Amino acid sequence: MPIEHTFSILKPDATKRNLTGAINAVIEKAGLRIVAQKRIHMTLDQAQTFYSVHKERPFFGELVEFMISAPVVVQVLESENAVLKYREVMGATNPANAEDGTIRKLFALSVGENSAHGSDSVENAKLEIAQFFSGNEIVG
Ligand code: FUP
Repeated sequence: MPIEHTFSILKPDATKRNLTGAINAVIEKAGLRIVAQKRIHMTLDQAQTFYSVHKERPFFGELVEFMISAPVVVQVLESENAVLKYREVMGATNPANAEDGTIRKLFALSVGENSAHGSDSVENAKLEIAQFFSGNEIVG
C-alpha cells in the first residue's frame, strides 16, 4: 500500500479546551505518524483560501470566523493510505453520526465545532500541505 501524507487541522474548539494532546494520542494510536506540526493563529485570508471550495455555502462565513477565533494546530500525517485512514479516525463531519472511538465522536461539540479537519483526497492533501508547510518542515 502506498505511503501517503495527509493534512490535518486541530481546530479552535480543540485548542481552546486543551485537547491537542488527547487528539494526537488518538492519531498516533491509529498508526499515523505526525511528521510536521505547528500551532498558528490563522489569518482571515488563510481561512478563506483554505475553505474556498465552500465559499458559496451558507455556513462559509461562520466557518471562517470559527477557524480564526483561536489558534489551530496544523499537521502533516504519514502512513499507508493516510488520507482514508485519517478520515476514518476523525469520523463523520457531524459528531452525531460519528462512530465510537473517532476523534469527532470523542471530542467534537457540533457539526461546525468538530475538532479536526482531514484532507479528502491525495490531490487536496498536497495542495493543503503546501498552503501551510514548506518541504523542509516535513520530517518523516
Ligand atoms: P469534512 O470534510 O468532514 O471536514 O466536511 P466538509 O468538507 O463537508 O465541511 C468542512 C467544514 O465545514 C466542516 F468541518 C464544518 C463545516 N460545516 C458546517 O459548519 N456545516 C455544515 O453543514 C457542513 C460543514
